[in-house]
Amino acid sequence: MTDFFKSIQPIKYEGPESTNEFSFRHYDPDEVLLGKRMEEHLRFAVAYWHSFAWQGGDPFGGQTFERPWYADTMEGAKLKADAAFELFDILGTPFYAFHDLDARPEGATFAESKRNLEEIVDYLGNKQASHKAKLLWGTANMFTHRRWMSGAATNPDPEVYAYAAATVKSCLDATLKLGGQNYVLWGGREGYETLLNTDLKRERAHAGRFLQQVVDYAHKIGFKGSILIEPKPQEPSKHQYDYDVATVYGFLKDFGLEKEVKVNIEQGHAILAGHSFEHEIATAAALGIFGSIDMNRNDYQSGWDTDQFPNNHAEKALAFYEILRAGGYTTGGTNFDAKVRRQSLDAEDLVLAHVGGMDTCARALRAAAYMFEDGPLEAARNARYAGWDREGAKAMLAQPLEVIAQAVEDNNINPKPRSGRQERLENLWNHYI
Ligand code: XUL
Ligand code: CO
Repeated sequence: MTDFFKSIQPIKYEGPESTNEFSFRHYDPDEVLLGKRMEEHLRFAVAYWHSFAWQGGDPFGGQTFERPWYADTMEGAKLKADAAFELFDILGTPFYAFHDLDARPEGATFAESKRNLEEIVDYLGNKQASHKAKLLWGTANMFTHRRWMSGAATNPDPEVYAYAAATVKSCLDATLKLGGQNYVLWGGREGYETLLNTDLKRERAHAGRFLQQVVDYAHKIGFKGSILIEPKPQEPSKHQYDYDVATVYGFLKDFGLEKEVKVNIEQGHAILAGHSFEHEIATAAALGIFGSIDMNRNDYQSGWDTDQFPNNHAEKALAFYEILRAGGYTTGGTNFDAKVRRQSLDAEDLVLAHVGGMDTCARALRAAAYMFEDGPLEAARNARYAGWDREGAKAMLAQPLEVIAQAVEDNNINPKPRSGRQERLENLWNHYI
């Protein structure tokens, strides 16, 4: 036991009327929606990096937090793991997610970093055996250390490509060992700062080949989880190759990986790409590559990736509605890729940020599930496309253009516009939230 969360008891569901700050008002893991427990719908995960590795720095200033585990030693790493599992226990979250760099000290050589990772993976494995939380996904941090400044798999230097291959191999091994259900690749520096020094065609080809090598290795070691790409348009790079879901799909098709790799969609990244979160989820579902989500929110004024905890259930309900329409998660989950603000110094802040985020998601899921179960939106959607059920409509899709054109003249086709009923559907939506 660390004494970091010492006076904080496990959070329990007390219902919407509770005045206890340290309770769930909406997240009741056992509540059944659409035949499934809320906990199994939501599959919450805590992000190791924001809650335990990040020290409160921003582009203008360094560390604001003080944590007993900050020493970059094996001892510090173990204390960090102890504290992390204490938070998972307090929240009752079934999952967590981590990068290699979050969990182990950096070694002087690759071999030393790998040994450190293996030691901490054994430590985390023992923790998992005696606690509820399991690994949702593992990943490699290939963006913080200076070696990655010009990219990992897309680096002009082949030695960095090699180092990236070795790094992902070690992180896939770690994820497999911990029973992780997914492996995520986010290409923060897989992009460019300026086209003036960039061979875009070569970099894209290297990124594609790298992903094929990763997928082959995952098969070789018997990794049964999902491999996920996390799209983001920019930040830290000016332009990232995994811009958004549609771009990633084109990339996967190009390299024959569309059946092998899915996406981990983050709210803040969707906003940066000029999309809504639900647009990205619906696109992934339509393309058959929906995997998991990184839940957070961006500040709508600042225009950068602020990774705040969600607090707007009406907004998130649209996202959960699309997830339900997609059939829900399989290996995926709701990972809080979110951090407290740098002035939120206390252990209580860390706990209550997650409590609020979990309650927000629970409210959102409940509204979405009721609406999905009652079916008014799907009925309206089906009615809108009902013309395609009429005889001849589908057959037209198989006909050449000139045959369709002839039929328009022969049958004197003259379409009558019908209302899209947007405001009526928005009112319906309001009723559920
Ligand atoms: C960065 C981001 C990452 C990935 C994992 O914006 O979202 O934390 O989720 O590397
Ligand atoms: Co993320």
